[in-house]
Amino acid sequence: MRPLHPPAPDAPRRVPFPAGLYLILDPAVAGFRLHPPAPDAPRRVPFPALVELVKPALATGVRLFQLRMKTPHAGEFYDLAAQVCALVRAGGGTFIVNDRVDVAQAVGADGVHLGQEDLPLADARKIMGPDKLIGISTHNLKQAVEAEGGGADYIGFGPIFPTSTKEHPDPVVGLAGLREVRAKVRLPIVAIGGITTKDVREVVAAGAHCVAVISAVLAAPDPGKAMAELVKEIEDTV
Ligand code: 3NM
Repeated sequence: MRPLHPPAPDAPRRVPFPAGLYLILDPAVAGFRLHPPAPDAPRRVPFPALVELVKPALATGVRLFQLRMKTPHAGEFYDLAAQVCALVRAGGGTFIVNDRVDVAQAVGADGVHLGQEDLPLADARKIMGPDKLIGISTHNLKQAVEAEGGGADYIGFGPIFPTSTKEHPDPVVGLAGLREVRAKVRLPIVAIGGITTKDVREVVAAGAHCVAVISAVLAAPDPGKAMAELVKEIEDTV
């Protein structure tokens, strides 16, 4: 017998995925600005300074946080992720771990964000379960359609503009690329790559559900002010 109320094609999300600013915390980027190391000092990442950004961000209205940490040391990633996760969750935000399903699970994050070279989506889903968010970085329409077909909860799409934050970025997709994906994919799209406050309006108009930034906040002279301006611009636009 058919159910009286079959789920609508756009059934509610398993885990709410708030629109707005998607703030990516990357200690490598924060490290340069917040504590410039002495020229001959070993590069030490200033974890406390990065953690200290979380409360002001929550107070400013940021709801989505991703921790991005390019380190081979899972323990180092875990330590920082556990701190950030506790703060974000206590403030009612959503916390996503970049790349590492094990770290995401270990700290009880809300989700994981996977690149094209990370664990396959289906395997990540087996580990994360149905109720956690899985986002996939995509850089062209084919990858975006595949991520949707594979059961991702949202896609990152970029780089929208040139970026110097990511090593070896994919070719710039531009606003036209974003519009093309928006027309074919129903998932929330997190636009990423070189986005600053002045770009918010056209990025949202081209179909972004969220605007992801790293350097626009972490490399800003005043990260708190930068966050506030971005959040306000997104709120005024949406
Ligand atoms: N992923 P910024 S671009 C982490 O295209 C990342 O998938 C990208 O940093 C992608 O806001 C990028 O400083 C870097 O440009 C984003």
